[in-house]
Amino acid sequence: MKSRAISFAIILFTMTTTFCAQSTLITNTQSREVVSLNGTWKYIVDPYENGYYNYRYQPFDEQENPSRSAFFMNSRALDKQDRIEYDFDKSDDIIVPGDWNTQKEKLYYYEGTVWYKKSFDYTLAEDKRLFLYFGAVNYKAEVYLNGKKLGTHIGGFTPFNFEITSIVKEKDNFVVVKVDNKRAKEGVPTLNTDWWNYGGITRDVKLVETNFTFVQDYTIQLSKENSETIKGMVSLNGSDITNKSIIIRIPELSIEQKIVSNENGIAAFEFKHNEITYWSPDNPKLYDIEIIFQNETIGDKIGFRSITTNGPDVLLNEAPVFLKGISIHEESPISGGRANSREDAKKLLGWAKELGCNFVRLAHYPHNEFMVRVADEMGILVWEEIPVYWTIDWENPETYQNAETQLAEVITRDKNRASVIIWSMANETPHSEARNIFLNNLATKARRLDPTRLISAALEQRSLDGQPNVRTIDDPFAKVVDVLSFNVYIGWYDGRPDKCDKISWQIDQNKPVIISEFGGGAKYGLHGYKDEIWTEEFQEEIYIKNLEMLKRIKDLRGMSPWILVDFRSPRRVLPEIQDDYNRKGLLSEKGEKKKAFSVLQEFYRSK
Ligand code: GCB
Repeated sequence: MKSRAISFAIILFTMTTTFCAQSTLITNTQSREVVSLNGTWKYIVDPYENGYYNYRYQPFDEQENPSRSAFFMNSRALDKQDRIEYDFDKSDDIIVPGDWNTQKEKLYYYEGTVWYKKSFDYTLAEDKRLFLYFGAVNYKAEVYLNGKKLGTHIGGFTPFNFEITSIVKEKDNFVVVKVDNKRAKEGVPTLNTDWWNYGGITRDVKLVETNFTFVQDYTIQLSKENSETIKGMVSLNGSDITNKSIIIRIPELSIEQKIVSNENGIAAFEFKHNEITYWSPDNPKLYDIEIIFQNETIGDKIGFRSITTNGPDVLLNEAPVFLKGISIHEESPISGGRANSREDAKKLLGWAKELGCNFVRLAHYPHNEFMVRVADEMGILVWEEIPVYWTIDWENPETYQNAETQLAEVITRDKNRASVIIWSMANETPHSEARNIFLNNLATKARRLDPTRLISAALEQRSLDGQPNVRTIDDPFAKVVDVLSFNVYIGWYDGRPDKCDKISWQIDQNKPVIISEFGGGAKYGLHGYKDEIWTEEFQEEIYIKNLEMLKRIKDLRGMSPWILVDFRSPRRVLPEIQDDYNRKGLLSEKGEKKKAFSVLQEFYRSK
């Protein structure tokens, strides 16, 4: 009989057990022993959630006595009398990773439950463990293997995994995932957003095979206190984690260090390096890293850089940098729908490069891991964000916990990426006492998990009392952030483009100012006069006027206008212009450049 692995979670940060998958989140699955479960899955659409109930329509205990009629049992009729009212194998196929909305016409607007099923065989050696890993499922995933519930994950854009060592069999395993993308008031995000609520298993699914005791996670960074030192930790998962030797190698720097784990399975380290080439957009140098534990080697490519602020300056490797950015939604420029591939990332970030960017804002939720890895390779600085967007249920402790877990998951996944310099806590959240506490707690958490990066949030600006053309930031969260960012739509939601001429700025926080959004809509190919809305000329004028206006902000140190590419949003229904797309892109969803693209490109060239 296969021995059961006891999982000793190495808890690097406190998390509630509701999101139980997370204390064992395995990082860098790209360089581990994996079998992909991507590809064709079966699916059943279940708007009334019948898959949960038995034939008497009574909820039952899923673990103790699952009815054969529950979908996660993957039952088949045993004989001609057997009434099983579903059959995965006769159901339609769907591709994973991918959203259902753009794969299936009938599911374009669907929000609700879809059950996914995939069968597989697996031979697991006695001395190995196996984990089922999901890059992301939007929004709530209940995961079952061979009829047993593994757990639940909430949050549509972050990874999670479950150990399946004791459940997996050689033949005919079936994973069933109940995916529910219904929006909820208490969700993160909440009911209303300006992006498409793509449902499904939207990122890669993998079986990750490990040794009994293995390297679950690690951090390798330049020390914040001393740029001549590399600092970090390796954490082990298993039943025998104390006093273990681990080797860290960075061959190009002639580094080979032995470190030893403590009673929690954590080996912290700090060592001097000689002559490192710091990572930067001009020279995105990545070093090959090896973490060797027993017979296993985990490889990574890591860049070393520092990121700090000094008054209004952002300092990259101690030198001031202007963040020439653009905002991006995670939509595939190749196939439409949710993006999730290296090719998507290369295309999106390639356009950003062509625009002259050294910075991107990945709005409004954690994008897939390819984006930050490709950003590392291409030399693009990154702002990452969690979907604390507009009106969150600030008073609800579960909502807070959900947001904090999503934050912890993205930090855990991406903390070794040199490109990532900013964690954004929120976007356009009207202030209130409850909201301030919520965001303060998130910022404290982010700083605890990662003291090396900068904290920000896309805030709102407002007019001074009685002076509509003098703009300021009076948000209490401005005191907390390292980088003062705000969205501003003068010329679009706020007056006409020439209103920009009249605006002056009173911003005295003595922090770097990054304009996290500005812009306006245009339908690609629609031409006219610059005062005709929806034309490319109108959008061009918005960019010209805004750029002139923003130059008057004395502490301006960067921007990420809204947005690189037109993106789907159900709020955008104007026929023949929007047709379900927010048209503020500098490129159409087909990748056609609008006139404003050149305006911003020219501005960045001059910087
Ligand atoms: C915003 C939001 C962004 C919207 C954008 C717009 O301020 O942050 O999510 O898509 O405005 O186009 O209205």
